[in-house]
Amino acid sequence: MKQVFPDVPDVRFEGPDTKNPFAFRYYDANRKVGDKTMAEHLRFSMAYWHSMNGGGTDPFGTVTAVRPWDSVTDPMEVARIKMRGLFELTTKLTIPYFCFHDRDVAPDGETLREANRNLDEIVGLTKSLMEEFPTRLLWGTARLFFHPRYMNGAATSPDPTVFAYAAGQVKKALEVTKELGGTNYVFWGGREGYETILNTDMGRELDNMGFFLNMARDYAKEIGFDGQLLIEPKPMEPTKHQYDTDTAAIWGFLQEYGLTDDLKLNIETNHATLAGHTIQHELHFARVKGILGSVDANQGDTLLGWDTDQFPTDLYVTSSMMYEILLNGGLHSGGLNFDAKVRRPSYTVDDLVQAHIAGMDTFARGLIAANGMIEDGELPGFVADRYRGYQDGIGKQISDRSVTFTDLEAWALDKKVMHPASGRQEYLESLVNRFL
Ligand code: XLS
Ligand code: NI
Ligand code: NI
Repeated sequence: MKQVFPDVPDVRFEGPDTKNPFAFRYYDANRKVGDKTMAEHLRFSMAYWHSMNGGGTDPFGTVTAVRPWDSVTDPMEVARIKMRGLFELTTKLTIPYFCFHDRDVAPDGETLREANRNLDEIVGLTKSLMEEFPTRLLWGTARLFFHPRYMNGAATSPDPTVFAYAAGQVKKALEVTKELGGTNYVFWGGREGYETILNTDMGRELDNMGFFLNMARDYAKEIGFDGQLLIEPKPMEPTKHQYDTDTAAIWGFLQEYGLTDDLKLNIETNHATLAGHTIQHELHFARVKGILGSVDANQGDTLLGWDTDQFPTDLYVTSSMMYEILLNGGLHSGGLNFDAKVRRPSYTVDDLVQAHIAGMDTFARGLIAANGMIEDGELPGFVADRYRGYQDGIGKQISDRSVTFTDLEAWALDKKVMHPASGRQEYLESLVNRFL
């Protein structure tokens, strides 16, 4: 069959000195780092919505991207070409996974039934492409934010008919994700939040969202979906406030609504920035709570307040991410999904391919750096040592939870207590730099 992207070459590792813009300098899939290959550590994924549908629009301008299907008018035919294009590009880039929203891959319909019919056709095509290409599904999700019916949210809509429609849509998206062998399923709130408190009953909205996710979890079990369910934090945008603000807010939410056993987090770099956190903070929190599931790998611009979803090229950031991921024992069923879009002036297919190469190389270097820090041991050793006091004496009693306020007062009354250890922040920052 005719290729969608005949001019895109196979991208392979050529080493740091190559001048070839279509080669990897650092991502060497089979190179061992610690006990696993780079491919096993990094588990890259392409985001269908950005890489196939992104046109470079912004609030001030229309499409700039030039793509092979631009002159095709039948929406179902466009959908077929794009899905084939995705399998080609991921294969040429040796990206093992992709992710999609239901309405990214097939046109919507007048009714849910009609939308499902369109989706079923593309799912059939996707299954046959999986026989031809090695690309697999990292996760599926439902687009519960684009259509006007979702203007006030989906599970948190004040209108129960919207809640019901959204439930039907997610039911189908779960079925389709299972059918395509998806390793995970993602819930991203979309517009689950509010624009103004003046018209909002937060208690009811949160309870409805908790119920919605309980039903989704139950249905996933009912159909025997054995992938991991994930929920993605984002504090704002498109709405002013979203309930899944950050990992800590979601952790509280999961506990209240009985979801801690079944849901983990899909954490996105730019959403951490929007929440006023570093991505390392978000990954670290999820790691210590045992809910680090997968990563939407991108980066924001700290000078812009938007979710700009840029390709990850900041080595300092990817090193900090890979450090947390390695300490987590890896991403397990998750992966590094490039939820990232090329800039508006990067409108060619070459830009799209080279953006993925840049992201993959930056994560490969981040992995090497982070593995260096862990094998060297000084940094993790410093942290362990900093809390050494909790291993004996009064510290051990505190760790064992075998003391009361009265015991501690008695212990402290006549002592001169002065914490002696330096935090050594500047030294540790320069220690990190040694591995970059
Ligand atoms: C948008 C989100 C979205 C999710 C999937 O900001 O990142 O793309 O990853 O719905
Ligand atoms: Ni995302
Ligand atoms: Ni984003």
